[in-house]
Amino acid sequence: MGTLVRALFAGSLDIIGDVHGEIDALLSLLQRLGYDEDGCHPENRRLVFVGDLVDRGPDSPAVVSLVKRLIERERAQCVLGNHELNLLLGSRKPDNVWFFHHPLSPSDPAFLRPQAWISERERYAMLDFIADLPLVLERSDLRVVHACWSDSAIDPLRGAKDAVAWHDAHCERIDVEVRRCGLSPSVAKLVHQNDNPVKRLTSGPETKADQPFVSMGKLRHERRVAWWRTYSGPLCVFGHYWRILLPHEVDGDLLFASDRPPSLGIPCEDEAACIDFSVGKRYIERSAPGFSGAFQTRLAALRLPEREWIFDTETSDAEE
Ligand SMILES: [Mn+2]
Repeated sequence: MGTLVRALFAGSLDIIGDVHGEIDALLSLLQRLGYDEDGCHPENRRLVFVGDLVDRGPDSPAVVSLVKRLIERERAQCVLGNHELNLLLGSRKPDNVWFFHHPLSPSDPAFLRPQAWISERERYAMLDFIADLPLVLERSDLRVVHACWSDSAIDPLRGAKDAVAWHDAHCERIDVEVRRCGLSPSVAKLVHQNDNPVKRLTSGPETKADQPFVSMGKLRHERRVAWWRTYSGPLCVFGHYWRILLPHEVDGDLLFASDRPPSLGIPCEDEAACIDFSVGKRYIERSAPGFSGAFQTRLAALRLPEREWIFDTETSDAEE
């Protein structure tokens, strides 16, 4: 097992956002970036994935096996996302029924979603692969993490190897504090989110919402914090936060000024750049009445050092 904080590849990189089982979008993006099927690039560029390879989309096993192959050939690196962490923790959600095959209510929308299910035999091999993903990749000019860069969360993890062991140890520590201080369940939930380094890096800090709001069909009392607005340091690239909203969706988290993908040719000037353009919502777009086949969501890559955006499809329909 490698350590949870690892050295990022040197050289020119293409960093790819949350794929969420959208294998066709990934294949299309790799082709547009100029990679062959073995992940080789004529200019010897290499790939980095920000995690959340799985769940929601049609073929999580295909995405994981492709990324695993690229990592084994040293053409790619990948950090752990919260959706992979759920698999490691055995945390069964409607979104990961393809992995655990747990019973779902037939009225659950995930029950009807067309998805490739993993076999019993493949499940353990996938867990071994995911368990060895780092939480952080870094070099002097660039940082990659799934949801949030936090020095105070990262420093104690340097040298550590087992994300689940660290996650569970911090859960126990926080439970003791919660009991000792007599915290209410809603405050305890926030402390678990913000003070567990494994949770903070993979799903980001939260705060109590002024008003409860609905997001992805769930009523939420906590909102996500746009930590990147106060970040300073080398360029940090992360995913996790939806950058494109579908029609009628409301950003209860108030995270981004614009819900449109950046135009091609406009360089990214952020110090901390979110590269998740919501391809994980394509299953919702596909099921909308009158769906034309043109998606508003994108799978994005940020090319570095060029700071250029590349998307799996042209951005024109979302920009009109
Ligand atoms: Mn995520």
